[in-house]
Amino acid sequence: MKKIKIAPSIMCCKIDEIKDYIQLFEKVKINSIHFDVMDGHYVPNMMLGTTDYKDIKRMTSLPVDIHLMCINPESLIEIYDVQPGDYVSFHPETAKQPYKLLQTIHGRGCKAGLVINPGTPLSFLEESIDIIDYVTLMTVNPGFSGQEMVPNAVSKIRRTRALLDSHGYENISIVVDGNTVLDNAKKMKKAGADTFVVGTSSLLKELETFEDNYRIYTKELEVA
Ligand code: S6P
Ligand code: MG
Repeated sequence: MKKIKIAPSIMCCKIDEIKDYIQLFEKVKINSIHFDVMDGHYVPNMMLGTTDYKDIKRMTSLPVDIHLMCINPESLIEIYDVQPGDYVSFHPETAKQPYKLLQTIHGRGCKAGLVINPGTPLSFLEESIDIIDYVTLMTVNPGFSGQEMVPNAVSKIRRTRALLDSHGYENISIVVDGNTVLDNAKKMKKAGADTFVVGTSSLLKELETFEDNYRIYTKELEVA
């Protein structure tokens, strides 16, 4: 069984608390910082630009997982100047040549992932299965924090794990993104998820309670 990993969503932190949160992330040793990029076209929201990425990179050496929710994601690899050791994922239906884009991301020394929405067919994964490092499954519709988990989330995780395993790719990680409150996260883990993006619904409610809640959350999830 894979060790669980936690990736706090930085867009859920208040701007004046980001520095303090990052210190806590380093203290408790989270696995990566989830960094949402939204373009106002593919999703009806706009979020986190190139200078935000640079600022986070300046503040910490923790890996950053850039989640591109944008049309024309090809153009953003250069613009964000993604750094080696980071993670970059995109929604395959937004790319003109998803396979080539995964190769480009690897060429920058980054791990490459595909993001699957509740309504996106899993068949996208099969075409790139030999090259992806991880799959992010949206357990809400992308665009906003603070949403309820969609009804097909758990069965989609189970089907994704089965698909990856049946092709011999047990090592490909499943990241779950959206409403990973502990009760949901336990079900997601049982279905095959190993990495949990945490936001306003779980660990990023208040700076003061983050550390205690992180320890409870990870302890309970580990034994689930
Ligand atoms: C949603 C985005 C996510 C959110 C995260 C928020 O479009 O991709 O990464 O930031 O899911 O978490 P929560 O706990 O508010 O659902
Ligand atoms: Mg995200």
